[in-house]
Amino acid sequence: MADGQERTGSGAQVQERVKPKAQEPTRYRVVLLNDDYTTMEFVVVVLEDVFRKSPAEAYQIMMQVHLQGRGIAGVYPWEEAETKVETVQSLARGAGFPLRAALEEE
Ligand code: TYC
Repeated sequence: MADGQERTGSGAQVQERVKPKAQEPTRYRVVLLNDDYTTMEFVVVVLEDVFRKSPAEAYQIMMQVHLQGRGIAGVYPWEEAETKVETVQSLARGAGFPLRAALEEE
């Protein structure tokens, strides 16, 4: 039944759910931070390639970071989120830009 209970044909309640629902694993926001030196083009490419955003979405997120100081690039389980941050930082360093990404628990 929809409420997790079962009933006999007579309508008497015979069983209730005893096992609690499994806890959702904690997820983490990867937040991109604004700076004055990273080019808009580079940030859009990072959003497309690392965070699998469409060109339109990537542009929108980049502009949000540019205008408001920060924006959410994506939400992931811990290991994936941490890898994304490291990838962003290594791509940025390799290109000579100070772009930074941070992690926040949801
Ligand atoms: N503010 C940068 C510029 O004017 C662009 C930028 C956008 C930088 C987003 C970082 O996360 C960022 N070139």
